[in-house]
Amino acid sequence: MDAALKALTVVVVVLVVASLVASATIVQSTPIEMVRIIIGLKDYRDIEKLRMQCVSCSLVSEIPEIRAVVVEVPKQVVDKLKNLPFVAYVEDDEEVKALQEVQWNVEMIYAPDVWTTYNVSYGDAAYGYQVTIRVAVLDTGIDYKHPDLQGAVSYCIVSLNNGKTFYRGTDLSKCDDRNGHGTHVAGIIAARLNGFGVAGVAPKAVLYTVKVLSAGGNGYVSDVAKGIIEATKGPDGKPGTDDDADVISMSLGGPDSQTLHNAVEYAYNYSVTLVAAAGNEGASSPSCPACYPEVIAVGAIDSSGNVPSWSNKNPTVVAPGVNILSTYPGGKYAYMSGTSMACPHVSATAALIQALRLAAHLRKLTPSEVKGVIASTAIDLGPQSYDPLYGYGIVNALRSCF
Ligand SMILES: [Ca+2]
Ligand SMILES: [Ca+2]
Ligand SMILES: [Ca+2]
Repeated sequence: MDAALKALTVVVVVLVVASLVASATIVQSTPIEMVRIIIGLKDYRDIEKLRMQCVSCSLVSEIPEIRAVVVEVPKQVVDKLKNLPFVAYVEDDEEVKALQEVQWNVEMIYAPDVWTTYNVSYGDAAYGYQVTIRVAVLDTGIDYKHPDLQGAVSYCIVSLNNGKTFYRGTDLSKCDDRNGHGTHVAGIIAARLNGFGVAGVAPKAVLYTVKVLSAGGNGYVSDVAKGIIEATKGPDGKPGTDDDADVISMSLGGPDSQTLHNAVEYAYNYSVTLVAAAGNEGASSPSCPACYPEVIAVGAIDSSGNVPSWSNKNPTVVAPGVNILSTYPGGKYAYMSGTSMACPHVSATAALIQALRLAAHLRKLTPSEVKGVIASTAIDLGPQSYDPLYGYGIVNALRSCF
């Protein structure tokens, strides 16, 4: 190496060292990042050792019962603490959030915006309550004693075993839910906004529980048909009066049936809005009753707005139906997935639409108008306008009201 090159090398080395010094200076001039961590000690008496060996640790609080201390330390010291012989574990003191009463699925369809936009002018109607507005839930029954469904259920209809087991009246215990499916669906519609648990889309709506599915979750076409007809009539036993169901929510499905379609037409002709789950078979079209033109067929989406493969195609609209938290028998809560969970979002939206219209002294919409409004105000997703995956899009409760 000649002298000139040697000199150049020296210069380069010096420059590198200089830049190292410069960057070191920059690091030191920025504030040291302090973190609060929990240190678990093997023996709580070793807290003295910790004080001695970690001079940069400042004690925040102690939980001697479980040999834990919360300390504030520079971030770069944390790894070294893990290696101390008397330390059992080191972990971040993570933030713990309270369970949110209004879950993502209710927010995704803008239901809370309906509550806050209209409660000043229309009171409880903004939450789905009106003296004459009732939502019939055709399912496995409802745990009407659930603390989050207090006052939500007012009337019970049972049709099981091909109609052989039949009841209609106010003894709600006859409609108890031995499965869980119906209670979950009911909570998505009407779980109370009361500061605990979850809240439904229409948290002041009143429900008719129509038990047409057994504890095993199965039923017969004749039972569903009877359930539709009795819900249409309501407690006075006469169709076309104020106590009729305004919305019939059906988180159930099966093959095409003339009897079922006739029952759907019966309700439709008495101005009852019918909503049904599109089905979970990954089929190219909805199962029945969602298959009938009088019915709003609801497919599922997850929290990212994707349609799961099992959600039947060509629905009217889609709504949240994956990992939905709702009420469960015995005062519990559970996560469930399916178009069964998507359907009640739309049923409750129909109740909000009608309750608000009555509160504003407007006539109720006909079932075909309700379907039209829900479809035309849905948020379009996927290919532009109607497409087989999303139908008309995600139901939007705020846009569908007025
Ligand atoms: Ca609640
Ligand atoms: Ca009636
Ligand atoms: Ca679309």
